[in-house]
This record gives sequence, structure tokens and C-alpha cells, in this order.
Amino acid sequence: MPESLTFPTDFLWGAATSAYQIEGAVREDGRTPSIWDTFSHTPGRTADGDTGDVAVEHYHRYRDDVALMADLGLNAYRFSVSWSRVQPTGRGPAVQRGLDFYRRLVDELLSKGIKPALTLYHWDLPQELEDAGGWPARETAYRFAEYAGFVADALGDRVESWITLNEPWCSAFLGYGSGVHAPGRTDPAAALQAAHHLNLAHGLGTQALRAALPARARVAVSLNSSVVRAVSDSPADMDARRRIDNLANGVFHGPMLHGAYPADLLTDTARVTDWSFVQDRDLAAAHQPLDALGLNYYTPALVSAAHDDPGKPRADGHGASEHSPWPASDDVAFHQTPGDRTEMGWTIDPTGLHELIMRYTREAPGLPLYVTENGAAYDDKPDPEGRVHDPERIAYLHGHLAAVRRAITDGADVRGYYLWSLMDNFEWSYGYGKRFGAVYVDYETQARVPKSSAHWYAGVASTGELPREYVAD
Ligand code: GBH
Repeated sequence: MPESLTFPTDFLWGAATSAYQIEGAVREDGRTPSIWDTFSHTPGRTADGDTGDVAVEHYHRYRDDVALMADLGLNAYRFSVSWSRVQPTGRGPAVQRGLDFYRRLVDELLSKGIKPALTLYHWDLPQELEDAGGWPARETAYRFAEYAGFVADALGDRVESWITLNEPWCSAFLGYGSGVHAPGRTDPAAALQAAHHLNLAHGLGTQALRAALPARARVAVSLNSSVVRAVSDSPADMDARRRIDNLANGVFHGPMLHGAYPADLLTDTARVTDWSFVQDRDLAAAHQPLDALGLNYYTPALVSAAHDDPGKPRADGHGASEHSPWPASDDVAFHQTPGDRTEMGWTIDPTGLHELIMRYTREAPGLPLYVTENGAAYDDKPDPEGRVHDPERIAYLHGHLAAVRRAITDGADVRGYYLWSLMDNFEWSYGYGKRFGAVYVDYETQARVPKSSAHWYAGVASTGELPREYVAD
């Protein structure tokens, strides 16, 4: 048996970040507040009141950060554009200084042979658009398409890989349902309406990109498609699984991949909304031919019918909120999948990633797949010599890369993997307390220190060979 698993020669080995989590410089060059500025500055919304005001100063340190990626042998980098840097109020002309930052960043990447993958929207809606109704308002989808066109006009000559939305599930259901993400609303009907307008935004945004980009450009979306399992195969538990699967997956890939909502999703949620906000041509608009699908995976979900104590808060991994992110699902209970967990409390289960990839291989035949996020938070600390040793993260990455490799053997067309995240950063409502980086960041000095996982990943990335075994020391 060979000692290592070989990946395809043109496989992309990347890392991912997002604008609000790393950039800082929130008041520079014409940028105005997004919903995450407002939310993080609202007392009680984030751990320790942390905000992205400074973050890891990537806006000023991007050159060093790209040099770091090159040192680590990465050939791909996924980042997001801050909408309120490019179009501060979400309306009107684009701001050149905002676009220039991303042009400089992309040129730096290209000069080092690193392929940029640009995400247009990673949760940071301009506050003025939220004030006008946010994602539950139809107008926001049209605003998004205009913004997409601006970015495509400015960067289409140098960026080939485009992603419309990152994890619209989080935008809709954590933002407007459980309220643990910005803008912090807790209205299940608004959350479903937001989901629909995110579908529409994806479709209209894709059309705007196609109109502005050269033919070689590729357009995708990154979904946090969940692996939903039931605790038993009893009819009640299987029904709970079916309903959560629709609310996690079908609500987006129905319209985006098949041009229709699952019929049972509409009936399951009928007591929350009548879906009258869906207009005639919306589903055709949402259903655009795509060049790839991005999958973000961290942990599977485990559900059952709620047999007892239906009112009690559920451990569904979405932070403390008495409001569920799952509309019309009070009779579903969420359970902890058995096994070791990361610092987030999320169970480590690489079989879920294999399952997810195989599901989309069947559901979207012929569509190339990318793992656009995967990674783990651990309580990393430098040792007295200043080194950061994180064998648990190496084990996590090893297990999940082996699952990707197994999916390729099983016939899946996986073209690349982006580790979440390049470096420690603002972990949303958890603030700076949770570290996902392959690179450690000292938040006092902003010094970057590659963890042992970064060195390990660099070895895999530069050879395309994954050791068959990894035994953490
Ligand atoms: C991603 O969100 C984000 O894109 C990224 O910005 C963020 O920093 C990163 O992950 C780490 O959080 O209900 O128990 O099954 C991930 C959000 C986390 C939402 C896992 C779904 C499932 C937990 N997802 N969660 S559970």
C-alpha cells in the first residue's frame, strides 16, 4: 500500500477568509458601516464586545499576508469583497478607492502565482440597505446585482473565479431567525423571505456577472449544505430529518440548482408564511447555469422528533438564543453527534464531508465541486519559544482531506480545497476568542506566526500528496 494519497495535479490548495473578519480599517477610504459594524457595536451581541474595527489589519498588511500564503505554497486564495467599501450606501456609483484595494490585492496574488477566488457577499450588508428592509426586502436582490456588476467591471480582467454568496443559510436564518448574527432579528417569516431574496440575488447577481465578465470566468455559490442525520429510522425521526434537510439545503439548492422549492418545504412552513413574496419569474431567475458549486463543511447535524420538553433551548451549535433558526420546527430536537469535538463544540466527523460531496455529485451531475471552507477552532497558544503547536488541527485537516480524496476515488469531481482560515480572525458572535487560523495572530502586535498545521498543510499543498496516516503527538 502506498504511503500517501495523491491528489490530481491541477488541484487547488487554498485558504479562505472574509472581509469583515480580517480587514479592519472600517472607516477608511469611504467605507461606511455594514450590518456587522452595527451588530458588533451593540452591547451583548458578541463575546466581550469584540468588533471588526481593527481585526487583523489585513487592509494594511495584505502584502505581507500574500507573501505568507506564497511561503506556505498555496496556489489559491478565497477572500470576500466588502460591499460597503465598494458601494457605501448600497446604491449609486462605485467608490474607486474601495475597488483599488481589491485590485492591488489581486495583483499581488497573481504576481505570486496564487489564484484568487472572489466572494461578493460574506454577510456584510451595507447598513443603509438593512434600514430599507434588508434581505427580507425584494429590492436588496436588485441592489446586489448592481453591486456584482461593479465588481465584475473592475476586476473581471484579472479574477477568473467568482462566488456570489457565502452561506446564504447563515444570512437568512442566523441573521433574521435566531438573531445570533447581524442584523439580529428573530422573525421566522422574515428569515424565509430573506432566504428567497438571497436566492433571487444569487440569480440576478449571476446574470450581472455573466454580462460583465469574459467568457472564461467561472461563477459559483458557496453553500453551507448540511449533512442532516436522524437518531433513528423511526418515521417520526425520519420526518424531522426530511424537514430540517429542506430548511438547510433544499431551500437554496432547490431554486439554484433545480429552479423550484421542494414542495414539502412550502407546506411544512405554511403556518409561518404563505410564500406570497415569490413572484412568477423568480425561480427561473434563481436557476442560472453555474460553473461550480462550493461546499463549506464543518460538522454534521443530528436530529429527532422532540419527544419531551419541546420548549427547551436546543444544542444546535448556533450559539445562545432562545429563538430557533429553523422555522416551523419546534417539534424537532437537535442532538450532539457523538465523538471528539473542536473548541466550537462541533463534533469532528470527516465521513460527513464525504457524504456531502457524494450527495452533490448525484444531485448536480457534471458540476465541478470545491470545498470552499473546512477547518477547526482550537485553543492555540504560543510556547515559550513562540511556536504554536496544533496537532489537533492537523488531525482534523488530515481526516477531512482523506475524505475528499476518498470522494474523488468514488467518482466525485472535486477541484480544490480551501482551509478555513488562513489566519486567526474575528469569529463573528464569538469574537476573537475562537481561533480557526493555520497562522496564529497575536492580537496585541498583529504578528503572524504559522502554526505547525500551516507547515504541515504547506507540505501537502506543495507535493499534492497526503500522508496515508497522521498520528497526533
Ligand atoms: C462559516 O460559517 C463561515 O463562512 C465563516 O465566516 C466562519 O468563520 C466559519 O464558518 C467558522 O465558523 O447546527 O450543530 O450542525 C459556519 C457556520 C457552522 C453554520 C456550523 C452551521 C452547523 C452546526 N456554520 N453550523 S450544527
